[in-house]
Amino acid sequence: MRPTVVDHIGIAVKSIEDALAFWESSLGIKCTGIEEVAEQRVKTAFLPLGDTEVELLEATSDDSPVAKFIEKKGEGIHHIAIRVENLEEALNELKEKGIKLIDETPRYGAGGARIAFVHPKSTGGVLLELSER
Ligand code: CMX
Repeated sequence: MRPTVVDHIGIAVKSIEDALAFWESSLGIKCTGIEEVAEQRVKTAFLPLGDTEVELLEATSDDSPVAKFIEKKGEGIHHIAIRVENLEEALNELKEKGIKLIDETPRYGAGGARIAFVHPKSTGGVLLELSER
């Protein structure tokens, strides 16, 4: 499936505005934009850093996966996204290997990327996102 780079690291936060005080003001990593992903009930802020990005995730509703995550585990690293060249091919390959997929077909995420999530039960406890740009 030829993963190329860590596309981004997703961090669940209660408030993007509050989190930016640390990431932008204290660390000097500038946010390039805030976007709502209605389907996932999240607001996202992307902060490019070298070949990768930090993605801050704030829930926009109580039933958002990010709200559930914060309720259970508190704020912190929510997922890691790796970039693949061909998402369908990567999903078929993982399926054949018996890996538990959350998304069996690609969907659209922030920034227009095509994405699919792999269940933490199959990855050693890490929610993994595959991303094709
Ligand atoms: N990282 C690691 N483990 C996680 C996790 C996460 N982010 N979220 C849940 N888990 C673990 C739970 O701790 C639980 O483990 P145990 O059974 O050992 O307790 C297990 O996964 C199942 O969790 P759950 O709470 O019973 O199930 P949920 O209903 O919360 O669903 C998940 C979990 C991952 C299937 C769901 O959150 C999901 O489908 N996520 C993909 C979509 C998503 O996260 N969207 C937000 C980001 C969108 C974006 O970046 O654009």
